[in-house]
Amino acid sequence: MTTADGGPAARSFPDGFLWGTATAAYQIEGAVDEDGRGPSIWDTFVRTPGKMLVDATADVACDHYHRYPEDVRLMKELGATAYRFSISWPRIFPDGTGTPNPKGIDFYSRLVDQLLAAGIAPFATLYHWDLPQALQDRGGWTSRETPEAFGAYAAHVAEQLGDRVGHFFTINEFSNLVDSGYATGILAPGLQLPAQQVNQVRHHAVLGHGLAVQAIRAHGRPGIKVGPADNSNICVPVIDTPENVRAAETAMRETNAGLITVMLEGRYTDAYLEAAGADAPAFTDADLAVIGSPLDFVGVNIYQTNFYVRASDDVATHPLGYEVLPFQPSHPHFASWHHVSPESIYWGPRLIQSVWDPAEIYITENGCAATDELVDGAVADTARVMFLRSYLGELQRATAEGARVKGYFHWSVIDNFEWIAGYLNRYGLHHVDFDTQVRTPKLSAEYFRQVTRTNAVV
Ligand code: BGP
Repeated sequence: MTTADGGPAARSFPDGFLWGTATAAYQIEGAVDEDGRGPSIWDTFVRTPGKMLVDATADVACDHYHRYPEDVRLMKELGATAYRFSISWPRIFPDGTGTPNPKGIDFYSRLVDQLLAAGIAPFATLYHWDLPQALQDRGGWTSRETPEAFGAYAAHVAEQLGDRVGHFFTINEFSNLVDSGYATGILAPGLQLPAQQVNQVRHHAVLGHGLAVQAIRAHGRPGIKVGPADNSNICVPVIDTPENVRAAETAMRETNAGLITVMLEGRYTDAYLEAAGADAPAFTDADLAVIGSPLDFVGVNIYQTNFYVRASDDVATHPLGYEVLPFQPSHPHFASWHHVSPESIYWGPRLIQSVWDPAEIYITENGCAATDELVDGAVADTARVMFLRSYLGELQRATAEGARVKGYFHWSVIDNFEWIAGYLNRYGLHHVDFDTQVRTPKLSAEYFRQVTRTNAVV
């Protein structure tokens, strides 16, 4: 279906919708020893035997630290109007606290100026997992010193960049910081702590978020906006009936109770505290007031879902009235472990809005790993084009029904260092040859350009 001017009609996004891409400092920058950057927990982790799936470091990664003008040009060619990048805490405070390193902030200042000159709005994440090693040596997020240092770091960044950066994200993917870092140990710092300490880490993470929200407001320009970039558990009602939707709403609150729920409600749910029992974190009412600091938006990374149904009425077995359904072994997934579930990006915003009603929502990450091969100078990543069409179709359905989603950030603009998978999983709209650092637009880059040009699913 087309309109009079030949554009698509029914599949359009709201006017002013922001189209962007997302990255993280440690995954793209390289230059780990340059301009006074201190070591981070990821520099340590990649060198710890047995932690990585493959032998790889991000010492060079995409060499973005030196090639950022080219990468901004790639974004401009995509027609992107926003870019979500993260700031490396150990570049700004090499020891985590103390005297800031001016060369660290200078890099981001130049990047921000380059983005603004290209007509791309900068959205900065303060913490995408690269904690200064010096803070880890004093306990990392198990210690209350870390959220407090995070607040001070946020204040400094807001003072330096808050005149030009209008949107800040506090922490990326809280559950990976907490559970993957301190419980299963599959991500840095790779610890396996007992439940009480993990719950305390979770509390410190949301406390750090709240302190950063307050610092950004106090030190940035008036009107600056701030929120999290969380990978909240997206609870999809497997069949759209009123009772399943109600069950999914309850599941959204309770399965995210230690993270997005406490950030948005300023209190732990009774069920969360009951389930934690003696392992509950130590906290005060003053902490909760900080954690519940009002947010300008909810940012959520959405890759996949879990399916929920209304449970039986047996309160002994299902006290909260919902049940999660396991994925069938035959459920399709991408080259990474993510299941194909485009409905997640419809239900995510819809349920976040019906449960908490935030003013704005951003999709801060969404993307897929594929087996992208460069053949005769081109990458025909049909899987990613299909991914984009199906996920964006569901996102468009959400906005058409009134979800207040203001922008979408695709993970990622370029292939990069995918944590423990090293360079195995490719997520970029542009292929990167990690020997030569040559970037090549994939077929999906062309598709994304059509989306940004028409502001519609094409
Ligand atoms: C998110 C991270 C990103 C990126 C992406 C890829 O969890 O915020 O940094 O790594 O996932 O997914 P995965 O590493 O699970 O394949």
